Amino acid sequence: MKQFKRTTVTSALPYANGPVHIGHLAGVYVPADIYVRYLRLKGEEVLFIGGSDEHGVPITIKARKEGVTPQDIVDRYHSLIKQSFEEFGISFDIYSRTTSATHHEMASEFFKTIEAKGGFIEQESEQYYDEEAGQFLADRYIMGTCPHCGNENAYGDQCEKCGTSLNPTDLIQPRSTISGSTPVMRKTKHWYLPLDRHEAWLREWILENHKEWKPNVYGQCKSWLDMGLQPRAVSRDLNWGIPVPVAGAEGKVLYVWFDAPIGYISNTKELLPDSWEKWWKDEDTRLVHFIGKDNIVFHCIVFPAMLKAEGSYILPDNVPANEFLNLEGDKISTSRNWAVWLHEYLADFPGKQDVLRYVLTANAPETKDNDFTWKDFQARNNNELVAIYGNFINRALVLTHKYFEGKVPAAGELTDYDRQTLDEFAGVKAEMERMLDNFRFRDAQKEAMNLARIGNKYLADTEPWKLAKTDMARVATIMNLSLQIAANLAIAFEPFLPFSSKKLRDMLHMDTFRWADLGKTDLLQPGTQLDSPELLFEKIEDAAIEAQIQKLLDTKKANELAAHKAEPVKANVPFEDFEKVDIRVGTVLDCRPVPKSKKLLQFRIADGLAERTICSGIAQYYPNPEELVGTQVCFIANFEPRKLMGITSEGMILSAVDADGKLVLVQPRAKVADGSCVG
Ligand code: B3M
Ligand code: ZN
Repeated sequence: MKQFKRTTVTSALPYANGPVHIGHLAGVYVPADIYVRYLRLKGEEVLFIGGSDEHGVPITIKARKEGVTPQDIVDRYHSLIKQSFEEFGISFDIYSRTTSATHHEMASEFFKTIEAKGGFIEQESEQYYDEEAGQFLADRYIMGTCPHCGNENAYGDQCEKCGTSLNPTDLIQPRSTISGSTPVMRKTKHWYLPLDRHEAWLREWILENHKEWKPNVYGQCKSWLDMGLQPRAVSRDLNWGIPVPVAGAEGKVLYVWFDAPIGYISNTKELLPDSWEKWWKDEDTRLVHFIGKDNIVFHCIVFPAMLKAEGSYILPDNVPANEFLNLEGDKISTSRNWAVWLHEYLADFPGKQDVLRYVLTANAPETKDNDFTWKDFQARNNNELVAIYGNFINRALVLTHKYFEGKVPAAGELTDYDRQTLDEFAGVKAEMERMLDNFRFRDAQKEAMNLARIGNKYLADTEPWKLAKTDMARVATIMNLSLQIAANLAIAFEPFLPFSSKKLRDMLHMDTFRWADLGKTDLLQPGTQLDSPELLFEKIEDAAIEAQIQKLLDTKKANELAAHKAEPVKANVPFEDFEKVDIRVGTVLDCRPVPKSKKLLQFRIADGLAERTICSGIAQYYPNPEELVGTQVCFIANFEPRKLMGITSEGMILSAVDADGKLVLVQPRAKVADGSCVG
C-alpha cells in the first residue's frame, strides 16, 4: 500500500437551508471527526475541511416562501449549522461557505480551465420557461399532474405521492409555481461535462484499483458505470449561484453540484492561502471524502471527472460513505420535522454531546441503514457509559483518594493475575488501528469500551477495599494499574468522546497524550496528584426519555393533522361541462341495507317525476338507514344507470367526505319540492 505524507479529509457540505440533525452527525460528521482526531493523535499531518453548501434551487424556494432573499436564508442556517458542529466537537480546521469570495473565484477559475481545454460540450435544449415571471424554471418550480398516479401536485423532478422520478415534460398540465401560469418550451444553451469521455479511466480507477472501497460505495459506482455514463449539464438558468464565467452566459449559473465540491478546495485555500496546493495537488497527499450514500455518484464519478478534466489535482483515495440513520423506525425528514435537531438536543440535554456521539457511533449506519431510538439512547448511556466506563473511572479515582490522598501510588510486584490483565489490554491498540484504518468506527469504539470492561473486572476481582486493612502494598499496585488503565481510556476514547476524554485527562493530570502511548502502563508517574473525582457521565432518567418520545408523538400527530388538510382543487372545467350534470333533490321513501353487502344501502327516492332506485356505498356511516326515510337528499339524476349487486342503480347520492374519512349526506336544510334542480 502506498505511503502518504499527509491526509486531506473532507466532509460533505450540508445545504444551508435548514439546521442539522442526528442523521447528518451519524452519517458524516462524527465518523469524519473520529478519523481526523485519530490521525492527529498519531501525530500525522491532517487537514479537516468543512463548510456550508449555499447554492441550489431549494434555497431559492425557501427564500421565496418566506419572502426573504436567498442570502438571508444561507446566513441564518450557516451560522446555526456552524455552531452545532462546534458544540458537538466536530474539529474542522475550517468551516466556511460557498458564498465566499474565495470560492466564487476558485469555482470560476476551475470552470474556465476546463472550458479552455475543451473539456465541456455546449448543447441547446428545450426547457420550460415562465413568460409571466420572465425566467426559465428549475424542475422544482414546475408542478402538474403525475402521469403515474394522478397526483395533481407532482413536482417537475418527482411525484412525492407515488415516489416516481419525473422529467418536467412528463407532467400533465404543468404550471409554474412562481406565477401559476402555464410554462412554454424555450430553447436554452448549457454546458455539459461529457462523462462518457471519462468512462474508461473511471472504470479502471474504481473497479480495478479501488476494490478496497466499502462494498456499498463500490457497488453503487459499479452499477452507475455499468449503465453507461452520459454527459451531465453543469450550468442552470437561475439567478442564485456562481455566474457561468464565459461570454454569452447571462442569466446562467454553475450547477450547485459543480461548484459545491470545489468548495472543499476553496475552503482549504481560505485557510492556507500560501500552502493550500500541497493538500490538493501533491501525489503524496491522501484525499478522503466522508459523505452520505446519496452523494456517492457525485464524489466517486462526477467530481473525479471534474478534477481530471481540470488536470492539476489528485483524486480521492477513499470515499467512506455511510448509509442512512432512521429515527424510531421512520426515515428522517426535514419537511415532516421527523428528526432530532442538534440545537434542540443540546437544549434538552446540555453538556451531553458525548452521549449522543457515543450512541450514534454505536449505531452508525456503516453497512446498512440503522435506527436511532430514545430507549436505546438511554440504555447505552445508563448501561455502558455510566455503568462501565464512568463507573470504572469513578471507582479508580475515589479509591485512590481514599487510600493515597489522591496521589498515584507506585506499583509493587505484579501477580499473575495483574499480568494477565495487562496482556488483555496490550492488544487493544493494534485492534483499534485495524478498525479505524478501515473506517470501522463502531467496532473500534466497542474495543475502547472493552478496555473499560477490563478495568471494571480487574477492580471487582482484586477487591482492593478488602485488602486495605491488611496489605496496603498490594492495594498500591492495584490502584496504580487501575489508574494506568484509566489513562489508557482517556487516549482510546479521545476520537469518539472528546469532551469526557478531556475531563478525564484533566482529572488525571496527564501531560503526555499520544496514540503511541496506548497500551503502556507507565502513563501516570507515581506521586502525581490527581484532582478529586467528578462523574464523567450521569444516569438519564425515564422522564427525560419519555419527554423526547412524547415530542415525536406530537410531531406525528401534527403531521397527520396537516395531511388532513382539504384536498387540492381539481383542474377547472368549462361551464358547458358543468351544465351537463343534472343534480336534483328527492325524498327518501325507503332505505335499507343490500343483503350480503357490507357497503351498500338501497334507496327508493321520490324524484318529483316518478320513483327511482339508487344504491350508495355508505352503509358503514348509516347503521340505522331507516332513520333517513322522510328526509331529502341530493342526487345526480342523469348518472348512467349501473348494476350493483344485481340491482340497477339510477343515479348517485351526494355526500361529503372529510380527510379523516368521515362521511355525511348532502341534505337541504329546508324542505324544497322534490325534483328541484341543484346548481
Ligand atoms: N449539499 C448534498 C447534501 O447535503 C450536498 C453535499 C455537497 S458535498 C460537496 O446531501
Ligand atoms: Zn405519482
